[in-house]
Amino acid sequence: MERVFIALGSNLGNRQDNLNRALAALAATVAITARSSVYETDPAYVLDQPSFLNMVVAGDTALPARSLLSELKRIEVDIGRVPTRRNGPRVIDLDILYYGNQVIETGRLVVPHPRLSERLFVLEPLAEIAPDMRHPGSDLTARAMLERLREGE
Ligand code: PH2
Ligand code: MG
Ligand code: MG
Repeated sequence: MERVFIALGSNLGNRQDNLNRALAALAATVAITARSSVYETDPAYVLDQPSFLNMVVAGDTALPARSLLSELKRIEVDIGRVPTRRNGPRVIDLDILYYGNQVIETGRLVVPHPRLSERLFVLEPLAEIAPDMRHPGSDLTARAMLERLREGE
């Protein structure tokens, strides 16, 4: 079993419903142990798109990281995600933030999520449920990354 952290985001359709559907689907393979509040956030990177609902969950899974990634992609498509431009609007986005303390860099799977530390919409919910969780690369806690990001703004 590994403790995983997964970020959820939606900015199309019924956003709360999309998060709920993703959580229900996820529960089949990840035993959810913590879930953050839902945050309404301004879009990052691509600014001319609707605001997002974001949250982060933690849970335990027996799935290997690559299988977990495949399962997240399957759930995204099942909820109605269609390909759009990079960082563009989406019905649901499910990203692996942490897979235990592992550092993984294979073709399509990079864990910890490479842009986690620059994203307020990830660090706020992450710091809410796991303030002392350390990034296996930088060794910074979620709380410390959030403080750094806020100071840099
Ligand atoms: N996801 C993106 C791009 N920009 N902005 C917010 N606020 N929330 C997101 O989840 C998000 C984003 C690409 O995954
Ligand atoms: Mg994403
Ligand atoms: Mg994604």
